Amino acid sequence: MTLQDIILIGCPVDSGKRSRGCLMGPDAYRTAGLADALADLGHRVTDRGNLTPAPVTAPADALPHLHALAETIGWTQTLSAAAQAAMGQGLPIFMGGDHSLSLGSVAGVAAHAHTQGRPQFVLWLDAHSDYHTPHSSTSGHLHGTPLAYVTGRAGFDGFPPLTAPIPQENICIIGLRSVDPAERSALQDSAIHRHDMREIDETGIARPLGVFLDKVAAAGGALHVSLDVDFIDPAAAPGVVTTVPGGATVREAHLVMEMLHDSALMTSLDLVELNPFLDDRGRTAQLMVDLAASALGRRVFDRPTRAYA
Ligand code: HAR
Ligand code: MN
Ligand code: MN
Ligand code: MN
Repeated sequence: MTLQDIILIGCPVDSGKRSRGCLMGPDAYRTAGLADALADLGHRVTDRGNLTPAPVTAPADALPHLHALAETIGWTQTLSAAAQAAMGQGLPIFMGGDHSLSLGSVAGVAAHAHTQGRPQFVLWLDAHSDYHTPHSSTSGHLHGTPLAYVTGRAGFDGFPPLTAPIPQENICIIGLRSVDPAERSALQDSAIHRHDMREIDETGIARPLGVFLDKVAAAGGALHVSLDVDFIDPAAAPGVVTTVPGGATVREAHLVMEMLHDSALMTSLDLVELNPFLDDRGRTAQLMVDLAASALGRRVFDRPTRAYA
């Protein structure tokens, strides 16, 4: 197993929706033992502490329905720079924080890949597609927008200009079961790979993931993984505000992580939407730590690599 320099970056982002509590996420991951779990696998782990958002004022003509726009723009500036810098030093894990942190983490890792002449790929594990623009969002919650931003859709006034928009076909969403009408039509007009829970029920989760990982490998790409707590069924992962029944099982989530490790393709990871205020005796935080450990090599037995396509 390849040992890595893993950089834990605390991102107490809570501005992406009205409900509060994701700001406690980084400390919940620390309490659940994320650093030790990865160090026990042999990795070198550094916890850089928490970031704070750049001070920003919203554009004067900001859309009035957007919640906490200036704060989210400030986080995007800070996170984008931090992500780009960390990519030259190891494998960053962005400990969220709500999913609006991915506006910055993904923009930053893609900017780094661009300087290396390497294509950037994104695996989005989520009940939601997070493909709204600020204009199409009815909630005004910017945690529902990061995939639109990083693919270069218009309407992100006041946000840092993207240096390296990610091609739609380099993105794969798995776990979908809550997609708003405007997102649905935009996704259908896009080349984003999207796999809903029905497909997972019918084909298993390994097949769509294996096909995508083969594409990343063939392109020599960098792979960012964004793991939203609500990818997992709320019965197993209750510590999140946007619970949607019918999610991935604990075993399906671990299989995804184990396949990611076998592929040796993952170059950065977001852990997002954990709300410790809503958790049940820390079990969602603990599950997310265990999933991160699986993605970085924890397993019962090694097994030969196999094709899934
Ligand atoms: N689509 C809904 C909205 O835009 C809900 C978005 C929820 N997003 C997250 N992250 N919880 O996936 O408001
Ligand atoms: Mn999400
Ligand atoms: Mn979600
Ligand atoms: Mn696909």
